Amino acid sequence: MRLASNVPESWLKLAKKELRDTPIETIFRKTEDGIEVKPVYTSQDLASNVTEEELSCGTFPYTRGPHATMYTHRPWTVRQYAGFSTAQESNQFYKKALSKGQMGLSVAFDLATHRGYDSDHDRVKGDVGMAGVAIDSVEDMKILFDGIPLDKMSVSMTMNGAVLPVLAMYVVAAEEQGVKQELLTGTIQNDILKEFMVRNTYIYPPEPSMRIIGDIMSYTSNNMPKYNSISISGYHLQEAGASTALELAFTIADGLEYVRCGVKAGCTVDQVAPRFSFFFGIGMNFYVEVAKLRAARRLWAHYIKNKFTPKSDKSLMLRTHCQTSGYSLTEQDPYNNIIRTTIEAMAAAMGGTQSLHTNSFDEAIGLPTEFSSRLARNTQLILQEETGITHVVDPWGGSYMMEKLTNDLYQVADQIIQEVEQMGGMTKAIETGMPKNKIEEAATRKQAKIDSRAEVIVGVNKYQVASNPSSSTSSNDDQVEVLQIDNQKVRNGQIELLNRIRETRSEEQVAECLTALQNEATRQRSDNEPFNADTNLMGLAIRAARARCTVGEISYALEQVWGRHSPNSQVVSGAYIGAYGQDHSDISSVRERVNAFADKHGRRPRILVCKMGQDGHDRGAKVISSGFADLGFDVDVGPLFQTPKEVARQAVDNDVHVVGVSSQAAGHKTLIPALIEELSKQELHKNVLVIAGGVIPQQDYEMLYQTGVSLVFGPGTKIPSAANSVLECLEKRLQEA
Ligand code: MLC
Ligand code: 5AD
Repeated sequence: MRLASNVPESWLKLAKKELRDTPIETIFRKTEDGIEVKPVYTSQDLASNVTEEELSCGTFPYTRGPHATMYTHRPWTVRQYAGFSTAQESNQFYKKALSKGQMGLSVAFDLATHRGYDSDHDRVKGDVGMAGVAIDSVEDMKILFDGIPLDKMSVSMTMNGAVLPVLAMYVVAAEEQGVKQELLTGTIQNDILKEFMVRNTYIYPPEPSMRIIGDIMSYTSNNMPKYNSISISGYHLQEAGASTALELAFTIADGLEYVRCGVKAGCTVDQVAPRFSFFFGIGMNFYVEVAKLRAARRLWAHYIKNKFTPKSDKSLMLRTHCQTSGYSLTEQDPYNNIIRTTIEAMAAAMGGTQSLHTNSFDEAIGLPTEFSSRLARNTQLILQEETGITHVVDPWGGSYMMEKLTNDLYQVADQIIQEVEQMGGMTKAIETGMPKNKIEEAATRKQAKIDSRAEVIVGVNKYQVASNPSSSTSSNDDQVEVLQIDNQKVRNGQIELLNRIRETRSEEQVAECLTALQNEATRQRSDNEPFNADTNLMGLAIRAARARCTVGEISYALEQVWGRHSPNSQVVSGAYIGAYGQDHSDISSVRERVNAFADKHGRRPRILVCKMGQDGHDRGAKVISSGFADLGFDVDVGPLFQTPKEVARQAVDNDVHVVGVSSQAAGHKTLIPALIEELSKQELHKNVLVIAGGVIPQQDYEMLYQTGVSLVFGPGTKIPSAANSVLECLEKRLQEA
C-alpha cells in the first residue's frame, strides 16, 4: 500500500518502532468503499475537510443535525417496528409498549397486505399474520388503533405496494375516531424505488407506481400538512448488501427522483421536500455509520439547494429514522446480538437520528417475543436516560477523524449520485439494473469475506460455541423462546370478518368507488396538473375505504388497469469466488467433488432456488445462488412469489436434483409441507431433494425433517460447507435409487 496519507513524520517514526517487524501499511486500513482509515488524524485533516460554516449547529448544510439543540431539548423518538397476527393482538402489544417508554408507533404489515391481497386469497395461505399484522379493511385498522388517539400519537406505516388502500384506511380509521386529517402526524414509507431495487413488495410496474407516489405527496401536502409523505430508505439497501457509499448515494438519488415526482404531480419543491423523511440502516462499522448520517444531511442540503432552489430552509433539512442492522445479527450465540444492537444504536444516536428502532436479539430466529422486544426498547431508554449521550449536540463534530471520514464518504457518494443523475435519474438507472447489480455484487463479496474469515463475526466464524465449528447449529443453551403464530387461526378469523363486511356494506357504493379508481387510473394525466381531490388517487382511495372496499379489492381494481409487475431474476457470477480466492482449499475441494459428480452422472448437480409466498427478501437466495454457481452447480433461480404448485412444476420442467427453499418470512411451516405434497403428486419427492434455509427456528427443524426435508441451514452457514452437505446427501440418494 502506498503511504500517501497525511500523518506526522514524528508519529510515523515512533509507530514504525512500535510495530517492529510488522509493516506500517498494515495499520492503514480501507473501508469496503475504498476509503482510507488512517491510524491517526491531525488538525490538518480538519482544516482541509470542513469549513467553519459547516461546524455550526442547526444551519445549512445541517451536517451536525436539523436542529440547533438536538437531543438536549428533545431526544430521538423510540419507535419500535412491530406487528404480528391480528389487529387485536398487535393493538395490545402497542399499548403495552407505549406504557413502558416507547414514544411512537411503527406498524409492520403482513406480506399479504403488502402485496395487495386480502387474507382469503389463494396465493397468501402461508403469509397471513406471519411477518406482520393482517389488515384487510378499515375495520381491522380501527381495531389496530383502538384506544390510541391518532391526533397525539405519531404513527409510521411501512407500506409501499398497497400504499393507497392502507393509507386511506388509516385516514378513515382516524376520521371515525373523530380525528381530522390535518392533525395526523406520522410517516408512510411510500418508497417504491427501493422495492424495485431490493425489497420486492411492489404490485404495479414502475410508471404507475410513481404516479401513486406523486398523488400521495400532493394529497398529503394539501390535506395532511404534518404528515411525512415518504420515508426514503437506505436501510433495505444496506440489508441487501449495499456498501455504505452505495446506501448513501442511492438513497439521496432516490430522494431527488421523488422531488421531481412531486413536481410532476403539481407541487412545488417547498410543498413536498419539507415532509420528506429518510431511513438508514446502522451496521457495526461504528465511525463510518456516524459519518454516513452526517454526510447524508450535507449531501441532501447541497443537492436540493443546487437543483431545486427552494425558498424554505425546511426543504434542505434531512430528517431520518434509523434501524439497527438485522443482517449483522446472528442465529449462533444470539445474546451477542444485544451487544451488537447497543453499539449500533449508539452510532445512530451520535449520528443524530430523529427516530430509532433497535432490533431484538432473536432477529435471526424469528419475530421478536415480548421479552426480546422489551430488551430492545430498553436499550434505547438506557442510552437516553442513563448515559448522558443526549447532553451534547453532534458530539463527534470537529473530530479530526470524523470530519475527514464524513467528507470522504460525501465525495464517494457524490460521484455515484452524479453517475445516476447522468443516467437520467434513479428510475432510469433502475431500468438498466445498475443499482441492483452493484448491491448484489457487494453482498456476494461480503459473504465470501465472512466465509473465508477475512471478516470476523464472533460466534459464527470465530470463537464459536458449538463444538463443531463448521456446523451451523448452535448449542443447546442458545435455544431461545420463539414467537409462535397460528397462521390458520389468524386467516380464518380474517376471512370471517371479511365475510361480515361484505354482507353489511352497500355493494352498489363499492362498485361505484372501484370504478372511479379504475377510470382515473386509465386516464392520461398531464404533468403539473393542479391538485383535485376528485381525481387524486389518494382522494378516491379514501372514498373507497369509507365504503368498506377491502385492500384486495382496491388493489385489484388498479391491477386490472396497470397489471402486476413481474421481475426477472439474475444471478451475479464470479463475485463469490473472486472475493474468497479461487485457490482456497475450501473452494477447490467442492469444485472437484462437483466435477466428479458430473463425470459420474453425465451432468452437473442442478438446484432450483425458490421463494414461495409473498416473501420478497431475496438476499439469501441470491447469494446462495451466486455461490453455488461459482462452485460449479447448475443453478436455476425461480421467480419470486411462487405457490408450492408452481415450484413443483418448475422442478419437473427443469429436471433438477435439488429444490432449495429460502424462507425469511415465517411461511416455512405451511409452504414447505405443501411443496412436498405437490412434488409427491408429481412422483418426484423421492428423487428430488428438498432443502431449506433462512430464518427458521431450531424448534421447527424436526417438523421439517419429518415432512421430508433433507437439510435445513440457518443463517451464518458457510456456502462451501452447505454445498458439501448437499452433495453428500444427493450422492447417497442417487446411490439408493
Ligand atoms: C424535534 N423537534 C424539535 C427538536 N427535536 N423541535 C425543536 N428542537 C428540537 N431539538 C420537533 C420536530 O421538528 C417535530 O415537529 C417534532 O419535534 C417531532 O420530532 P421528529 O424529529 O420529527 O420525530 P418523529 O416525529 O419521530 O419523526 C421522525 C421522522 C419520521 C421525521 C424520521 O419520518 C419517522 O418517524 N419515521 C419513522 C419511520 C419508520 O419507523 N420506519 C420503519 C421502517 S421498518 P414538527 O412540527 O417539525 O414535525 C422497515 C422494515 C421492513 O421498513 O422492511 O419491513
Ligand atoms: N416485528 C418486529 N420487527 C420486525 N422486523 C420485520 N418484521 C418485523 C415485525 N413484524 C424487523 C427485523 C427485520 C427488519 C426488516 O425489521 O429487524 O430485519
